[in-house]
Amino acid sequence: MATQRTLSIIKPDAVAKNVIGEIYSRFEKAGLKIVAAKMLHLSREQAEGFYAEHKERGFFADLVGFMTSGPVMVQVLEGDDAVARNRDLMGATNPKEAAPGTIRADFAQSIDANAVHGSDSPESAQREVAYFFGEDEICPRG
Ligand code: RTP
Ligand code: MG
Repeated sequence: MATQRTLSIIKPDAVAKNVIGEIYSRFEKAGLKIVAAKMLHLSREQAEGFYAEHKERGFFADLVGFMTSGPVMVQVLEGDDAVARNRDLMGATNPKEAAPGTIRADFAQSIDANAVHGSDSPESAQREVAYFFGEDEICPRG
């Protein structure tokens, strides 16, 4: 499996709980390397653009409201099969359905405040990484 990149966001609930380091540790223990990172307080326009694929969904306004409610930590993860590996670490969207030991099972409260985002395919990853980072802001680490 070739090295892949994926976009990860630690959402406002997890930043507020002060568990950025604990979540980073899970990425590192799973063999994913952080090759770019920034803390941002998303504007409404940034959140709407990022989640544009969901704009017709009933939960869109709540999602945008939540994602702009406080700072987020945005990072690019690199490693073998990084997209699927990160989704496995995250667990199911609804923390009540997330497998024990996953990030959402351990740190999330609800389907809205669910601790982390991760790209859901290599195509989404490419778009999402480029949404937040220029190529000159990414430091491949081999
Ligand atoms: P994410 O994009 O944040 O990594 O989460 P995901 O792939 O697991 O879930 P997705 O279907 O892409 O939905 C994006 C976010 O919208 C919220 N959501 N609410 N009330 C609902 O039925 C509902 N469904 C989704 C969640 O916060 C989800 O993470
Ligand atoms: Mg998604």
